[in-house]
Amino acid sequence: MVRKGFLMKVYPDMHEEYEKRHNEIWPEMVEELHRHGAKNYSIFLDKETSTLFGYVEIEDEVLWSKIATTEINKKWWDFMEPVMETNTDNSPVTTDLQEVFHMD
Ligand code: RM4
Repeated sequence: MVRKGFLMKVYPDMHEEYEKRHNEIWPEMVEELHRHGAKNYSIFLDKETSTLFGYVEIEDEVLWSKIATTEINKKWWDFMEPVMETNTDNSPVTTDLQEVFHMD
């Protein structure tokens, strides 16, 4: 299992909308996340800076990277594009973090 930590950015006036859309996440998107080895996925918001901190446990990086090519994930990224900073393919602008501490 790999623990992934990463940062994204939500637009300052879209905090509530971002949370609402995740409270109502499409069941088929959750299934796709599970199919690609994701578990125990949380996203935290720093309201001061509009920074999102994502934490997800994955089975392996190769399987996880394939979610980007699925129709449902593309639709989700298109849906989220108006509320967060995105790249030209509508994927979220993401900064991967280095784990510097862990304990069970
Ligand atoms: C985020 C973003 C991520 C996705 C989660 C579920 O807003 O789109 O790529 O993994 O939602």
